[in-house]
Amino acid sequence: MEELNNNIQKIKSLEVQGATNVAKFGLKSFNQYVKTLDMTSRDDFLTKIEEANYFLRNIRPTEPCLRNGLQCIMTKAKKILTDQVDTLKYAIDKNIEMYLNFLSNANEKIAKYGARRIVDNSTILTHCHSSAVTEILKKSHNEGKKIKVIVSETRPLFQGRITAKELSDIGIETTMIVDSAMRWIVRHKPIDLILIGADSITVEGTVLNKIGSKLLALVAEENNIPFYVAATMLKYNPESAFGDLEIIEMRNEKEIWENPPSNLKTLKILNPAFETISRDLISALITEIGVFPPVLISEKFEYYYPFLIYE
Ligand code: RUB
Repeated sequence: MEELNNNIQKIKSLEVQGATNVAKFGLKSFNQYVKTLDMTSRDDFLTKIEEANYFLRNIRPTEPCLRNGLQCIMTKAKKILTDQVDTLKYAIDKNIEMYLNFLSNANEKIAKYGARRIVDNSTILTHCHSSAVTEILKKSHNEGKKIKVIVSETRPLFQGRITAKELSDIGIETTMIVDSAMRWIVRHKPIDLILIGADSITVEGTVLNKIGSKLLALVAEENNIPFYVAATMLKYNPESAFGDLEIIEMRNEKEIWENPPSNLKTLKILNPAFETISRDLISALITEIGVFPPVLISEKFEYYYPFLIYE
C-alpha cells in the first residue's frame, strides 16, 4: 500500500499531470499494487482492490479517462467466477494492458487525423499541456510542415512550460504568453487555429479542460478562428448520460499564493482547475476514430466502447 500511496501523491501533486498520463500512471500503479497482494481468499482480494480503486478514482475528480479504465477492469474482474486469486490477477493484468494499448493507439490516431488539419506555414495557439495536442503538433512538424506555436503559461502551475519545452526541444518555433494575453494575441497576430486537449467530455458534448479554456473558446468565436479539441473518446464520461454532473476539481489555494500576509482576514483564494466549454463553441473533436462534432460523442462512444458503459 505504501507504493500505491506514493504514486497517489505523485498524481495529487501534479508530478504526473494531464488526463492521459494520469490514466496510464494510475492504472500501472493499480496493477503494481494488485501484484503485491498476498492472499488466497477471493473475497479478501476483491475487498482490497475495491479499496485501491476507490482511492485512485477519487484523486482527481475531473478525470473520467482513469475512471473508465478502472471501471472496466473491476467489472471484468468481478465477472470471473473463480476462487483462484492468481487467475484474477492475470485477468487484471491483461485488461490493464488492453486499456493502456487503447490509450497509446488513440494518441497515435489523433496525431494522424489532427495533423491533416494543420496546414503548412500556420500558427497554432494552445493552452496548458496536452499530450494529444503535442502529438499532433510534433507529427505536423515531422511531416515537414513549418508551424509556429503560441502557448499560454497556464497559471498557477505553469503546465504551458511543459508544452513549450517539448516543442522547442524538437525545433518548433514556440512563443509563450501570459494567460491574460490570450485575447490580445489573437487580435494582434495571425492565428490560424486554436487547439486544446480535454479532461472530460459529457453526454451533451460539453468539454472540460484546464481553466482558461473557455476564455480561449470565446476569443476564437469572436475572431472566427477554428477551435478544435483533441481527445480520446475514453475521456467521455458515461455517468453524465445517467444524470451525473462532472465535478470541477478545486485545487489547493497555496498554488496561487503560498504565504499571503496573515493579517488579511477577509482574503479568500479560489483555485478551480478546470472549466466547461459548450459544444457550440467547438468546431470539432479530433479523436481516434476521426474528426466529428462534439454532439456525436455518446453515439460514437457507445458504438466503439460498449463495454465501458455503466451507470
Ligand atoms: C491538464 C489538462 C490537459 C488535459 C489533456 O491539466 O487540462 O489539457 O488533461 O491532456 P492538469 P492529455 O495539468 O491539471 O492535469 O491530452 O495529455 O490527456
